[in-house]
Amino acid sequence: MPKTIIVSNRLPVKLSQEGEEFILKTSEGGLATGLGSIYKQDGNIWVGWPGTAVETDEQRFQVTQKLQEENLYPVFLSQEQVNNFYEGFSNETLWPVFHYMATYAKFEQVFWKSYVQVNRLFAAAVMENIEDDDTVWVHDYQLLLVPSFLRELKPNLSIGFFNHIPFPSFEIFRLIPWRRQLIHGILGADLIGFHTYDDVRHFLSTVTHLSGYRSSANVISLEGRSVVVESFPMGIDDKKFSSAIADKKVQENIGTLQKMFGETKMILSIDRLDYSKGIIQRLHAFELLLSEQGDFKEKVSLYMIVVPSRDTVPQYKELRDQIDKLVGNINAKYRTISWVPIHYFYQSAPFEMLAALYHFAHICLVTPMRDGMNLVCKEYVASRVNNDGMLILSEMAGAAKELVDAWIVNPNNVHEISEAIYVALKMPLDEQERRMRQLRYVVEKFNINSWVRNFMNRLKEVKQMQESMQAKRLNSDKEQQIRSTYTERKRRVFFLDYDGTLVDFHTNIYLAKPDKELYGLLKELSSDPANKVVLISGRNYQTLQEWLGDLQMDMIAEHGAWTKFHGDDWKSIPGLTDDWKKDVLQVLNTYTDRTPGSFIEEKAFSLVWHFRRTDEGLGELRANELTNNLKYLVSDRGLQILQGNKVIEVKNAEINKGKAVAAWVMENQPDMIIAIGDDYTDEDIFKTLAEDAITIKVGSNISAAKYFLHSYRDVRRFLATLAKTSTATQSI
Ligand code: GDG
Repeated sequence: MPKTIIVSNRLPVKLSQEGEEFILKTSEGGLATGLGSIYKQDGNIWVGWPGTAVETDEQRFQVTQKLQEENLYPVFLSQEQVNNFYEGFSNETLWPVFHYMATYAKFEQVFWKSYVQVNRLFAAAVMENIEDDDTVWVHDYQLLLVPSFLRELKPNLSIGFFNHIPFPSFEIFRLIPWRRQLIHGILGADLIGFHTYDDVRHFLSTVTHLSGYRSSANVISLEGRSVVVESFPMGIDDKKFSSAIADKKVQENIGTLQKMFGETKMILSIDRLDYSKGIIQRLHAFELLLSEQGDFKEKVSLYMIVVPSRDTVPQYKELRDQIDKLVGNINAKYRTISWVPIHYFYQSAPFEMLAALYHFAHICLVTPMRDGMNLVCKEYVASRVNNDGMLILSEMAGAAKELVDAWIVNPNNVHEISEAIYVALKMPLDEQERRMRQLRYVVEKFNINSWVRNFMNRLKEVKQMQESMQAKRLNSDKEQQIRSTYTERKRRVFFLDYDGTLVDFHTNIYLAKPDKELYGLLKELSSDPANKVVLISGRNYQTLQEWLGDLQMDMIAEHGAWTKFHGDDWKSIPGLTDDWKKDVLQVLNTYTDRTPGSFIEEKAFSLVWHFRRTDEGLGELRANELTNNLKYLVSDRGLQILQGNKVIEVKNAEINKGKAVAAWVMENQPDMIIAIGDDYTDEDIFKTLAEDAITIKVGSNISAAKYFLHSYRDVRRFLATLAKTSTATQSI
């Protein structure tokens, strides 16, 4: 039976050594709980680093055996690999860049080399366990290269990838010297998940800037495979927190807190020590409240847990010192005999204490500078079984996109946070309850189980979509069938689009002239008496005439506005007008002035605004604006707006390539039709033609066409093999 393999940097266990023995303790982390529903099932496996140095072969054997009983499989790392791969590249390069703290990032070649090496180790460990039809789910920024390493080793594998931390905007990501390799690494996956739509957007824009692959909506078309990118906001095990209140130890802890605080309201703050968490700003905000709102002295305290982390790294050590100092100063300045403003703990709390704190706190203050999701805020909400309490949440946490009924703040704005605490302290109970009910609804509905289910179901769907597209791929068997029909037929026609189909796109449209190879190919095809070649393009007829006018071909220009049968003159469709051009031109001119690199192409019955040479992003933005603007102008005038490949075209609505092709077919009655195009204007051709026509889309498999080819190079190769195929002789 096919199995699922989870891969993450850390295994969901804590490994410790007692004498000669290694002891395993299951981790209580959210991810471990959520994925427990998967990896604990028979046959499934979780691959990862056990987190402790295991030196000798004998010890490694012992640990491997122990882990195997729990469906876990270890990747052992040397101390040097831990230093360079984990602490180095993962935590000192990727972590700061992905959290927009690029000045903290170190770009060291030794870190990178180790990162590649260790990612290969992880891929190899997966391969040791893999069988055909298995699914692999890779987690987080430590393993960005693993998807592509797996893809190299097993091209048809079903691979999901989820990034738990934010994905930065392209302008930040591009700072990394190995940015292209990282993107290539992630794109080995079939489904790529992030917490928020903003992360998805940043990732897609980075891919289009760095890789040259096209993306349409959230699907990236690679050669031979489509990759889907989506947001899957991670949830928590809500029941674990809502039911914790019934636990005896939790009750005892709540009792202790009640004694400790009495009537004083408690604000809770819990983070791992990290510069992305906004701890310093939070302390300043609390101090501001004490200094500006004297009434709150002795009435409110901050209970701050900072979980020790990475404190051998200088920036972390510095942050720890800063926190110590600031807490010391605030406490020294404001404390009274019976009251301490800040209860600060640089240590982690056991679960029973954590649950008691969530249950007891009047306010939970979560103000990270950046956070992929942030689970603490969701855990607080899940623990509020009485529907009271206030959550103050940074807009920079992924969770803010879902928890819209929290009090949302900008974590850099100390005044705003301070005011938010004030508002939260004064908030009437019914308003607290209204907000908390909404928050609890979200946290319960989108919990960890639904997160896992959604991701895995989507991965299955993506794989099915890829397979159905695979069926469309023009492979050698299908080509062989086409060739055998080709030899039997005597009245064959080729409808060929030009740009993107027979030649690559050029930033200067007038440079896309046919090269020798193409010219020779078209000549060979069209000189076969059993063939008719019809070039059908959106270009103006003058250019087509100049470039290819002396070949024995029929040509259709401006999407069908102009036609020329071989040996005849160019003729336009009767009754077309161009009196609308003046008004449209005026609008296009304003956009051209505002968008460097764009230009207007004027044809007899259409106007085209080109933005291939503009800045990525800006062009698309202006194109959307322009389309909206034009909509009003073209209504009731019989015009149509076409959004093509980096172009917006306005033309008469009654002209389209489909109609032109239908008229040609009616008149000439061919017995075999081959139509090839890349643009969505070519979709009209594919839709018009009868079932038995061979329709081929270039560059994408999302099309009404029967088959697809990757690029103009494949089209030329395909046409060349047909041209060489022995043919019958009668002409049409
Ligand atoms: C990444 C992303 C994203 C904290 N202190 C104690 C304690 N905790 C537990 C909390 C919570 C977890 O640690 C921290 O949650 P985060 O959301 O910050 O998650 P991370 O694993 O640090 O980070 C983050 C997350 O992945 C999931 O995708 O949300 O944005 O950075 O579960 O309860 N637990 C105990 N004692 C503590 O003192 N027992």
